[in-house]
Amino acid sequence: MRAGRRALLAAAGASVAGCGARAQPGDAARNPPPGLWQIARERGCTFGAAVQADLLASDPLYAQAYEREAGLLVPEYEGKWAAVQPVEGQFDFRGLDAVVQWGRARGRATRGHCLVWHNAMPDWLTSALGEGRGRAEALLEAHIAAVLTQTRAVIRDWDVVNEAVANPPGSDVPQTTPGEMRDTPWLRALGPTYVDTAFRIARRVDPTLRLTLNDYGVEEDTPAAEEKRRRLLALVRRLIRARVPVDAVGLQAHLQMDKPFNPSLFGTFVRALRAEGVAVLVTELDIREGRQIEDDYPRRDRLVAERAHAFVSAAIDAGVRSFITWGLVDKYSWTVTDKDVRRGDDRHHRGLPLDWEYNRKQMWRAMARAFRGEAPDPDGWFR
Ligand code: 9MR
Repeated sequence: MRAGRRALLAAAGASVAGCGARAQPGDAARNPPPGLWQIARERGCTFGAAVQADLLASDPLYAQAYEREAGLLVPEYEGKWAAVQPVEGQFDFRGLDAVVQWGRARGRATRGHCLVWHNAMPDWLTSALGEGRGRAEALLEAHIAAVLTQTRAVIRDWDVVNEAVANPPGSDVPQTTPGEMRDTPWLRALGPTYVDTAFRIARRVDPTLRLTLNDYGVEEDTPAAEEKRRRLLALVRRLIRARVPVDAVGLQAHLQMDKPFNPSLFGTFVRALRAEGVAVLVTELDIREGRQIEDDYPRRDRLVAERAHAFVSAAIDAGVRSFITWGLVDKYSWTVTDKDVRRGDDRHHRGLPLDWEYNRKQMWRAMARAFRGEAPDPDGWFR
């Protein structure tokens, strides 16, 4: 490559990364309208992001970024059991309400996450589930009824059951006990049909709510993901045959650059789910970088952007119309803050559309191009 061309590319790389010398946090000139949600809407798609109520209230640049980019909100924590029913029978909707009201003031809907999960369970619930089947069923009924009654006017889509399928051998955290359903306090209390029960209660409480089954680890081209796809599809088929009211399947899409992505395998899976009559949503997209990351932000961001473009394009081709990233701004991503997932060195994953300074980076542009049905730029950069 000629030296002049190299210099030009390096300069372009610096500017697309949003880390040039004069970058201001949340710089309006760098982030003009339309936002990602408006670009998605042109294609008939929804784009939104998981959000934290505390940050909406305390960080104006964060709130501005959501106002600009997110057409749909999902509470990252505020809808979970530990937040909503921290003490048995005492419900606390303040966090959830803060997200919903912030969105409503700006014309943005909120989707609910999540009614039944093995994490973010208050301690009292974990021990109560050990007190027998009748008690477990009563708690499930009471929680779902209270939450859906409270939110029915404002939330029209809930993740009813989150992460019900067991991680096969070869997964990052494989399940050590046998069985295709994840070994959780819910499974131990009620058996595999706890999923059926939860969806049936939800449908009875709110007959027109969209009910979603959400799971992860099914997007990539690895033997473990292949097996988890088989298990999730088998579960969905069983539920549909049993007339359990599942309307949608959420694929979390916490992608990893260390794992290969095969658009056609993924597309085949999405189509197989849709053939069962359910909608397929991308509910928690983010991208963890590979082990070998360096300090070269433009190059790193470009790899993440390529993956985001391939993934979103494949999902749209297969009929997905709803896309949610798990956060919007790198510095608040769970891949940076979660001690089990963050990198062990002083480098941080850059796997969301906006960089540390709340500015758009290549992943944002890659998603915009995918929503517009455009290929990557011929030179490989996402400007
Ligand atoms: O990102 C969320 C983190 O802030 C919470 O501490 C954690 C426990 O509630 O949940 C994280 O979100 C998870 C989501 O609810 C379900 N899929 C995996 C997400 C990342 O762990």
